[in-house]
Amino acid sequence: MAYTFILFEVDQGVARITLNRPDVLNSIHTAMSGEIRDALDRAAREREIRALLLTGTGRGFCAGQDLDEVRPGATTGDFATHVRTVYNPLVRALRALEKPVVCAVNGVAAGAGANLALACDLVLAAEEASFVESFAKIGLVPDTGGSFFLPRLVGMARATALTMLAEKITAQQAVEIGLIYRVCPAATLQDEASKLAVHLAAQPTFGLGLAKRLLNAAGANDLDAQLELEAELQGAAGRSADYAEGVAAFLAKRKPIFTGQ
Ligand code: T3D
Repeated sequence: MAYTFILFEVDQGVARITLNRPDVLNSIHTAMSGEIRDALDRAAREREIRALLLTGTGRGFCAGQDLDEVRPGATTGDFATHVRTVYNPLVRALRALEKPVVCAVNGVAAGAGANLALACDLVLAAEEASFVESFAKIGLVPDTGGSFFLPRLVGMARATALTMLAEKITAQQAVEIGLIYRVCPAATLQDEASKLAVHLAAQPTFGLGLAKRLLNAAGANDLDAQLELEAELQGAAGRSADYAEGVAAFLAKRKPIFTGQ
């Protein structure tokens, strides 16, 4: 598929998806969502891709749904169907991708744009970036996984405030409440995010993918079920080439060369 609304490149084992509609702060419409979905499918399918980096061009990361596309009277139809077809597949694809996903939030992240970032594994943001669960401002409810991720990340009290007040918080505040991983100067954001993604791509990515599966399951499992899943996936990790390489390198006091197998 040729892309018009995103940029896609693969380098050093990292697939970089850049949201590319800067004039509207990279807000998402149906065609753009289809492109992101296609790029995520590629990232899952292609073996040489071992990590993903999601970011945006211009002064925004993503302002959520393109409101022009869904203005009252538009032909996009019922929002329930729209959310099921445009947003849910993106969140499912990001969480099901058993490869590390780094998100570099380069500017404002609003509505579905904020929640798309929260669906990633490690979220870095520029000092000037901000997060706003803007849904309540226009009479909508959180989607794109927001009602799932927010209470798990920051607790119910803060999740409720962010949701109901729809106040913009800074990247620094987002780090302080545990919403995201790290904040860095805008000038170094892309470099730092790239370095992190390249680092992860050279790690035992088969095991990292299984670890992500465990973390995904932890919210719904009870302790017994989670212990059993840990045992099962440790079995799989223990049979991997990366485990053999990791231990061999440790014993030989040399640097391991992981292949993600
Ligand atoms: O099924 C469904 O579709 C329902 C699902 C919904 C999912 C959602 O994401 S709902 C939430 C949608 N997003 C929003 O409500 C956010 C709307 N945008 C804003 O509140 C503000 O733009 C920001 C707080 C994000 C940034 O403010 P600011 O002052 O830095 O920028 P701005 O001037 O408002 O925006 C710059 C341009 O981007 C402007 O265009 P212009 O005037 O330069 O031609 C603005 O209209 C455009 N823009 C920003 N957000 C959107 C947008 N255009 C279309 N859709 C947007 N979401």
